[in-house]
Amino acid sequence: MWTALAALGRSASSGGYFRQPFATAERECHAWFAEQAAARGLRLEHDGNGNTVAWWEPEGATGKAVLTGSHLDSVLDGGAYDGPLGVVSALAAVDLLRDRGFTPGKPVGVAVFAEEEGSRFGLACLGSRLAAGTTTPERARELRDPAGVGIEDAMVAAGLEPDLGPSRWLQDVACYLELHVEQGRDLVHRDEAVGLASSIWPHGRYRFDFTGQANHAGTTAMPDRHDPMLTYAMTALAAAKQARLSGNRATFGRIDVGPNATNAVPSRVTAWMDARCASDDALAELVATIEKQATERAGRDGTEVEVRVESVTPEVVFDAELTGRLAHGRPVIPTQAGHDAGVLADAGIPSAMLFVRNPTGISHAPDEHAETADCLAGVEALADALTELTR
Ligand code: HGY
Ligand code: MN
Ligand code: MN
Repeated sequence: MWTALAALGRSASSGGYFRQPFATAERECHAWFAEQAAARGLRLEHDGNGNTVAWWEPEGATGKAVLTGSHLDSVLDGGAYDGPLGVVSALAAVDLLRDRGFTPGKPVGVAVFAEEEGSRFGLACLGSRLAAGTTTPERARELRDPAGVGIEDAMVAAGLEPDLGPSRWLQDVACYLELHVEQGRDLVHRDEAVGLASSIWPHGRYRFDFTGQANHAGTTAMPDRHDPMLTYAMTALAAAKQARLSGNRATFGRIDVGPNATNAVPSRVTAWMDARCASDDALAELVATIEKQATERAGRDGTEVEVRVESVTPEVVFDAELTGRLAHGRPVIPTQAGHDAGVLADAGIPSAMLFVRNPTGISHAPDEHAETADCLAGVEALADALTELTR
């Protein structure tokens, strides 16, 4: 399974993945998933949000389902494991349970959530948020990708039938268990192959619009400029400093300059900040401090800055009872990465996460990696957990 999936959407130059939702490579991944589901006799269900679930409904299975799975979309130039490891491991866990002769007493679903990374439409976990009803169809319809395309047009272009809104099948789910490659080195330090998640830090995405005065790069003396690039640059430095001082995270990884000309002082700079903090209050304070310093700098540069909140995700604490039942002495660790499991937990569906050791901790980059032995340990842990939850 891994070999077949690994080829889809992979850049020949960087080795990274470009699996943006409803675009070609991601649709190839969904076609791969449909084949894998059919090969296992799993019933495929699509909701109107671009999410897919493969159901294992053995004779006699009753009651609310146990859902597992993850996502197949990637960040731009992302790694192979973030998302796909959870989907492949879920299918492999079904195979392992069948090899063991185990038949679940409850239905088991393997979910593939759409646009988990928010790398096309800007809102992370868009598929699961729509399915859970924590983001409205109206909000989703406002979103645009960098080319100005909206989610419904993108879905139609991919041959899907958009029908945005809460997913009926989510009402039949008792709990959600997502396996994911760890995006850090906590398990490396603990010398453990598999761990669980205790919580997800609060995190948000903020759009900064810096506007100034376009001018000639040669004939305009430095004191006469109103250069938004300088205001942006100081803001990026201030964000890094404030995050470092407070032990939190702030990142400017995406920037758009107008007119983006070598020999002109830019008229505008749009930049997106990703901020993540240990508490909701710390997040609000960090963003407020950075916004204040940006505004002060704009005053000195004679530029303007406007900050818009694109998304804020409060802290998520995973279901302690469920996590406790599945831990079996394994480490239970916090993460700063958002996940669909966090969205479902926030929507009241008891959720837990299994982490698989990542030797370098690198993620959202082509070098993301996990050892096969650790991945197989993850499959075993997932199969044991599904047994525990569905016997
Ligand atoms: O950005 C995140 O935290 C997640 O990987 N979508
Ligand atoms: Mn992920
Ligand atoms: Mn990710």
